[in-house]
Amino acid sequence: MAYDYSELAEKAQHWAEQAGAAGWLAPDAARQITELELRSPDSLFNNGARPLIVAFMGGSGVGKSTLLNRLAGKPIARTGIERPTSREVTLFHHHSVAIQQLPEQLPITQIKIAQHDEEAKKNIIWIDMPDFDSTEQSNKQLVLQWLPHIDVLLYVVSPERYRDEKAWQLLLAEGARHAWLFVLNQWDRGQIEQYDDFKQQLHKAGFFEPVIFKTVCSEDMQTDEFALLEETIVSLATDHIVEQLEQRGQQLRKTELKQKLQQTLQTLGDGSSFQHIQAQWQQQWQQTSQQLQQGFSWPIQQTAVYYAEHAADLISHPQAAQLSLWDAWAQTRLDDALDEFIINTDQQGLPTAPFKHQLTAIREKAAKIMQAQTEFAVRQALANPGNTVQRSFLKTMRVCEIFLPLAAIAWVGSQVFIGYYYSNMTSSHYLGVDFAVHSSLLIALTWLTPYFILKKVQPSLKKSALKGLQKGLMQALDLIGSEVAGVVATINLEHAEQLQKLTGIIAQCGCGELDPRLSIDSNSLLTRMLVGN
Ligand SMILES: Nc1nc2c(ncn2[C@@H]2O[C@H](COP(=O)(O)OP(=O)(O)O)[C@@H](O)[C@H]2O)c(=O)[nH]1
Ligand SMILES: [Mg+2]
Repeated sequence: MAYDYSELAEKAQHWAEQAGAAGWLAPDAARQITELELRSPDSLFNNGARPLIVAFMGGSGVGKSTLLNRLAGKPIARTGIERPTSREVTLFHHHSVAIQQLPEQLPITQIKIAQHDEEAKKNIIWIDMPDFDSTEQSNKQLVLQWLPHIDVLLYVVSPERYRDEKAWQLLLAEGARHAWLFVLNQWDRGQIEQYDDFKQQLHKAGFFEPVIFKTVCSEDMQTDEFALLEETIVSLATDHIVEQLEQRGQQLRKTELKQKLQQTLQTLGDGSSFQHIQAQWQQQWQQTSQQLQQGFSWPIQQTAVYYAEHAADLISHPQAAQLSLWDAWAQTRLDDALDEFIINTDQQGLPTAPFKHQLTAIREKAAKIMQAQTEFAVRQALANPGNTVQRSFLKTMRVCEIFLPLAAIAWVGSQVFIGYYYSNMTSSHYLGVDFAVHSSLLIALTWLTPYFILKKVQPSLKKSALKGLQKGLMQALDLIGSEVAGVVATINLEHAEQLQKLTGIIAQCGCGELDPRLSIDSNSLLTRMLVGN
């Protein structure tokens, strides 16, 4: 499907706005696209055939207004003597021409409109523009605002000032966007060398065979090429030529837009760089993690002591028991790692702003991650101190602490009973003092042995807290590392999306068949009016 330039430019603007806001484009680069010129000569009219728009352009006092007045056959534009003339734009057109939508950006208050009823010039709108070399910046603005609407620029010069710097710069910058005719006015004062030199200059500016008219508009009318100028412009004002210029303008601006977008595409970098930076980050974080673990080894011991001493506070006063391992040193290590990572992304040719933006959140929440992970692991460790072997041994000991003395008591009891029974039967001695001492000792030992073992092998709270802290630290470091990896993955997706959108618009810029009927013949007058033809 073929898209209009203005449609494409609007799409590009829309894209640039959001890409700029998301940090994919630097503000300047985004502005270059969001401030794209959408106006064109046809934007002054509703669809359908429209007149040719011709404008006088040049330095002050060269005779632009005088030329327009001569065309009109009446003084419609103020000339030299009646200064100030510079601020005014004079529009001269057939009364039947309806300029339906003077765009809002155009300063309508500064337009003077004059109409005529000459049938031959029905399809031409003449515009006398303010002096481009005026010291007033607003004049230049006014000219620049009107320029996109012009088909043919009549670049007027005088023999003394045929290479006025500002107007010449404009010619070089805007050359390709318009068709140009040149008027060497005040020829009554001119020399043929000046004409030749002017022609030479135009040649250098890209006009292979410029069309130059020598005119004299002073009181003592001399024969000049004014009639030829008028005739030439009238001959250009056909629907076919207007359409030719329109097609060329569309094509040109689409190509310009395409180039601009292709340059922008380059600044977005390559999607394959993401794999590289992801791998770089893993490596970098491994190093930083090791550093952090080493750096935490002493504070972690202190914290373990604190937790062991305040184990109960973890439940009763959780706020008071909160001890943050994450200190300024750790934050600096993380910041350094992230800064280096951002430098790497820059070196990979990727825009850094989206990374900077998203990594800020991680910088800010690292302390929280560390706090949450370590505290959780400490709580778990304190709830289940020791390892599994230790814990089952302790369980067995606790059972022994109860059942061994009970078994001993039961055995002693049974011995007392059996002794009593036998002594009755056999009238022999009763159990005696030895038995009493030994059995008491047995009961005491069966109770005390597990009791002391339990006391001894009870895992220390400090050790448990330390283990918890170490586990929490590792979990927190893994989490921070994978948060960054997650950010890279998200940005990778966003990047792919931006590339897709932009390449889509670029592809559309290349679409659309040119109408061969509107191609410009290389021998035509129009070719001589265009740069590079
Ligand atoms: N000698 C001479 N003077 C001219 C010619 N054309 C215009 N002028 C005078 O040059 C002055 C500036 O003309 P004007 O049309 O106001 O120039 P603009 O600033 O380009 O619009 C006026 O005084 C004109 O009378 C010309 O061909 N020969
Ligand atoms: Mg003027």
